[in-house]
Amino acid sequence: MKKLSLPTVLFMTLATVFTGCKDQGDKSNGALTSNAAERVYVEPGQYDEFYAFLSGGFSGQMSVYGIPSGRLLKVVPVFSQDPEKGYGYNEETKPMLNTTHGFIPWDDTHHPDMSQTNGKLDGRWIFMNGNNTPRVARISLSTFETEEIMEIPNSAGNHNSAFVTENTEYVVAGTRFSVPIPQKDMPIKDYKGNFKASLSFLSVDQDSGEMDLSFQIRLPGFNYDLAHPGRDKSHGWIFITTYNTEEAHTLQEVNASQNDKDFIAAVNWKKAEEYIKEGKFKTEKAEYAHNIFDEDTHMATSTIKDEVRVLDASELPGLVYFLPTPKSPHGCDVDPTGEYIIGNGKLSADLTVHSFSKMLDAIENEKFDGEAYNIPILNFEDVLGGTVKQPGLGPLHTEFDGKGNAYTTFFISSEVVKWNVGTWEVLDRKPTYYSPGHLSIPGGNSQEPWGKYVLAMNKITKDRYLPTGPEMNHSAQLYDISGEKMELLSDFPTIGEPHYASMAPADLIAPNSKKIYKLSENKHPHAATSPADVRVERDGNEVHVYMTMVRSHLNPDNIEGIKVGDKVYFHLTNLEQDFDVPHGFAVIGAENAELLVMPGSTETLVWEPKKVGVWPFYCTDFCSALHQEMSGYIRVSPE
Ligand code: CUK
Ligand code: CUA
Repeated sequence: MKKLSLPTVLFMTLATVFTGCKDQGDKSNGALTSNAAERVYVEPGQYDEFYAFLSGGFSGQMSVYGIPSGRLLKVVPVFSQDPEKGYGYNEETKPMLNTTHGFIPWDDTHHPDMSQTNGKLDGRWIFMNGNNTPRVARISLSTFETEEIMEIPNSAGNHNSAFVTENTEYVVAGTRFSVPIPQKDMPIKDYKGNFKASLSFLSVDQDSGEMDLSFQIRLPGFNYDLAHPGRDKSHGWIFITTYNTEEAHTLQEVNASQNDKDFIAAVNWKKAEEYIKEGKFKTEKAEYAHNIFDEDTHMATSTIKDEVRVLDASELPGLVYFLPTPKSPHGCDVDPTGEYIIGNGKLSADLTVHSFSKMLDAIENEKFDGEAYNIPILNFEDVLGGTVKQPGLGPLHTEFDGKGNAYTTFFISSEVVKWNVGTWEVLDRKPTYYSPGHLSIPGGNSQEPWGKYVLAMNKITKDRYLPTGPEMNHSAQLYDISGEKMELLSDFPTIGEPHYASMAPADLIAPNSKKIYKLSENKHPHAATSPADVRVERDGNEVHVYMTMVRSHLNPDNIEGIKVGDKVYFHLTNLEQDFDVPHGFAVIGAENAELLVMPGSTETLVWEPKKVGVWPFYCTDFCSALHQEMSGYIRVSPE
């Protein structure tokens, strides 16, 4: 029989105790105060106060909700193909999903993070990780479309990503798995000492938002989990939780949770910038794709880059320090003042808080307690800022309300716990239904939170909604945190598996939301912006149809001269200039999807007819009383 380690047994026992009640349908303890419904009710035609941008987890998308109502406003495809909008199917966006592994139209998204200016949310962009085939996406909060995707080389499991520094200088992307760098064929059991990790710094152009892989820091072969950039006084640093500091090649707890403490890696990126300036980097070969959606042409291009600048943390002093933190920490969160770094040890009874100023003191006085791969390990007590004693079981993530309080999710005991930053006293606790992962407060990971609501995103739904077969959508729960005690206001189903959410006041986002693509500014190479541009052109077996859409005609609507074996490109331009009047396009037998073309823009659908006949095409979006008339025929003759 396999021997289980103490933490395994503890974890399992507690898990049983605390999930045991779940089947009993304890919905009464939802704490609903009588006016909770009123407080989340947003009158028809009225707007919500906040936007919530939820990652889609294994759906590869990002969903946008209004808060407090919990109304779903939009689903933005990111690392996915979306038959609704044609993203990833139309010719314009296919290159967005290109990688050095080929066309990868799926990923696992965990952490959306909003751009910041001076440590405050600024509403320009959301950056979000693709976990599986390591990538970082940039989503415009003007168009609510994915504008850029950068593949991350020398990484595997891009989990501690995407985290934005205080002036959006960098989007930081870590790695969950250590791997051979460069990749090679070698025995897995030789992991220890041979596998390494990378921390990538993507610089961001402040006008266009365009990312550039500026440099990577090479780290020891641990597993890295969550990260949080320093703020205010700790600006210039980023903190990352590690586990498996044993460097076990199999993560059965027997091997990988031996150490009483793992580390939080404190990385000084200002120092890294100095080293880069001084030329202390190595330029290494590394292939990765960089995909950009051009705003003018509305076409994406994919470029394969081939090198990266690397700083080795084991060779460059002052770049990285290790702060011991108990038992397999998951979340890593920094309070709005930048002084406290919270490591959420999953198997630890207490919450450990590290002090940034104590850390600086210890570094200055070189009070080290050994080293790992030449990287100094600080003394636990020297950097301890405080301890929240036995707040709950299985702490995962912490956010802040800007009024001196922190809120932590506890996965095993299914609750959100409010505690004071400084006295470390537990102030309140409320159950969640059930087993929350992250929680989110608007601006709750920045210098300036709006401490009105917290949204808990729960992993297990069970009995919260009407049953929908074996699978229930995950649930999110909204609490009012404006008073001393938290109040559960509502819960609503979510899409995919939201891990983290970024929330921001509507005032910050709504005024900049784009209304229209101007037809006069349409620079798409295949646009047809007037009736004179409408035409069908043949080039060998490629046929280009330049078609316009306007209520209620597709033009041309009778197309002949097509043969089986042709490759037909339908280039559709929506001539409308009224807000919110898209037209769609579908043709029989198209193997991919439809198009949904926004006013003023152009999109392309490829169709390879396989059968002789006269085939219909039509507008898929009910656009006017004559929507059903918005259609046509294409005649396909034998080869
Ligand atoms: S997360 Cu990615 S496993 Cu706790 Cu930030 Cu859900
Ligand atoms: Cu255009 Cu329906």
